[in-house]
Amino acid sequence: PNPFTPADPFLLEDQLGEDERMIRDAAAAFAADRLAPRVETAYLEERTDPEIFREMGEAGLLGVTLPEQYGGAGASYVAYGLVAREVERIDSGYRSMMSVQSSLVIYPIYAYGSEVQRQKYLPKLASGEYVGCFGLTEPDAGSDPAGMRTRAVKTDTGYRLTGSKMWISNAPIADVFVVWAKSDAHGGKVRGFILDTGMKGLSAPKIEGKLSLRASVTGEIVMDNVEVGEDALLPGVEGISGPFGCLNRARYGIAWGVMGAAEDCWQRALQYGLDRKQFNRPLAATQLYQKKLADMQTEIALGLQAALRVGQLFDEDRFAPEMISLIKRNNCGKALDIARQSRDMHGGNGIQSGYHIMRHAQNLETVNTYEGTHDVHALILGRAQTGIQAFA
Ligand code: TGC
Ligand code: FAD
Repeated sequence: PNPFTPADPFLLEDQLGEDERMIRDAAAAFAADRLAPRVETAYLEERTDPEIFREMGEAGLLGVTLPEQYGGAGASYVAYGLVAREVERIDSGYRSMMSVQSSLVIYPIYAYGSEVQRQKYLPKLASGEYVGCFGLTEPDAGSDPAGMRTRAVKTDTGYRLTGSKMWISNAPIADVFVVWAKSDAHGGKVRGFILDTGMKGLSAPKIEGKLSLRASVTGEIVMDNVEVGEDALLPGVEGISGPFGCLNRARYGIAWGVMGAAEDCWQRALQYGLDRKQFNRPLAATQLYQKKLADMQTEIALGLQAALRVGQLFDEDRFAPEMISLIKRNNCGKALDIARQSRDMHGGNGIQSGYHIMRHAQNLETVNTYEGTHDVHALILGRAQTGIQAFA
């Protein structure tokens, strides 16, 4: 028999381990049962239900790669990618909530934190009891985070933090804030700090009016002379490579996640083309429609295979940031193209929330921009080839 399976052209399924399939199936069931029913209202009403973190935690979807002793699942990076794909099949905003918590909050506390910090925060972040956020971007420092203005000044008992962060996922509902600041006591080098909600001088106002990623709340972080103890400093890392180490993981997860959103747009276009008749025949009977389906299938199959490869290299500790730039950039760009194409193939219905396509397309505009824009990742790849840095 011909082994060709249109929905899985390279038999990705066969390349996964048993444990990875189990985690993937749990994520898919969770996404279908708990996320899909609420996404349309959440998006239209721009409402983020913090309870989702608890539910994700209970389902074992937070801190997938974190060792079990800290409340994680101790699973592979391939498994983490598969979870991102299933969650983003429903909505990029839900995947954002999950990946910030896992890669940008749990990871730095585990990798750079003291044992006391690990014990204090990790189990509650993995269970979803605590919601975390990651403050790197500032109003005047986006693609160039090394240009940040936030400062930590040494005091008798710890540090005083001043500055503001912009575009921070989860911030308005966060209990735990991992923020990056230049520290005078460390020669102006970037250091990471863990702040707790309710600290004097700390606030996180919501950013209103987003037309993308509306199911995931985004805010500022304002630090007006926030006093913290020495125990708030992440002791294990110094310099801008600290936040970049977290971004590597989140970007990798995004490369899988966006393929989930793209698959949803593709499968919906396929079904729509079979059901919808014009000129007395299904749209799917036309050559143009089939060409578009073939393009989607091709890009998704290649994108998933590439993400799997980088995941395996992650698990073997043989990954390089440039590999992640390649798949983050390409998969986001291709997913955005696929969502726009699917929107077009749905005709007027394509703009309706009930058809889900326009929401994916709007979300993917953000995903193509955050965690390093499409062009910034091109410059990272260009630098690696030419040896010439073209940023500045
Ligand atoms: P550069 O000169 O390239 O490097 C400075 C130091 O950092 C190290 N480094 C890395 N280390 C680990 N992983 C990486 N990916 C690294 N990239 C750089 C590098 O080795 C060097 O270390 P050392 O010890 O030699 O000093 O730094 P640069 O400042 O010139 O960087 C340029 C550029 C453009 C590559 C970088 O700034 C960049 O990636 N910009 C994009 C910013 C970004 O991605 N922001 C994301 C914010 S968080 C977010 O968006 C969350 S969205 C929510 C969600 O995920 O759902
Ligand atoms: P800019 O850096 O101003 O870029 C604008 C344009 O200029 C882009 O097209 C870019 O590619 C281009 N450009 C910039 N520099 C160059 C160059 N040297 N050469 C050529 N072109 C260039 N950040 C966090 O820290 N934590 C979060 O949780 C977080 N969540 C986010 C959630 C949402 C919904 C959004 C929209 C953003 C989030 N971000 C977060 C911020 C995100 O990482 C930044 O938006 C992103 O890094 C780009 O920065 P910027 O928006 O300042 O754009």
